[in-house]
Amino acid sequence: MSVNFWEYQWILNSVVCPIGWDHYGNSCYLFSKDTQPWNSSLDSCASVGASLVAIESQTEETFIQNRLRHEFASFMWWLGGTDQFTSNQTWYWVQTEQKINSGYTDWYRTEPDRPGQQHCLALRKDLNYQWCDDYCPELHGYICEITLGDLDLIG
Ligand SMILES: [Ca+2]
Ligand SMILES: [Ca+2]
Repeated sequence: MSVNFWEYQWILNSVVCPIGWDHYGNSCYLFSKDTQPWNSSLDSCASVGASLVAIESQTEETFIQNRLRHEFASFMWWLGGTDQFTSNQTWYWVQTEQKINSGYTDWYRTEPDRPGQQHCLALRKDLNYQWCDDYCPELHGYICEITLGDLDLIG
């Protein structure tokens, strides 16, 4: 496919994230200013056309960890992973429906530590922002992600 100059400019403009969102790689990210239960966090992200974040590489996680370490106060942050809708405690990303443990993972060495009780995935400050399972009704910050490949560039 070839694009002319004007089409190219138009595509570039389309790759700008919404105001208040961070651009990294092929995604836009929103770090919440409020805290909510996991299910409400998922709804909040969906209401702005996003999903709770799926962390699928070391580089993506490093970006997120650096943002959390330097600029945000919440102790824990919801990610878009859960096993609450599966009967066999299989963790998956709601954004992609991919099984979490068959891709990139960064569970803290003692996590998940409450299988069958803690059904939602979070980053926790005192676990060096590595992954843990937690009780879904807990109030935490949350991170929304829009993957730019999902945006309809044709309009
Ligand atoms: Ca992602
Ligand atoms: Ca846990």
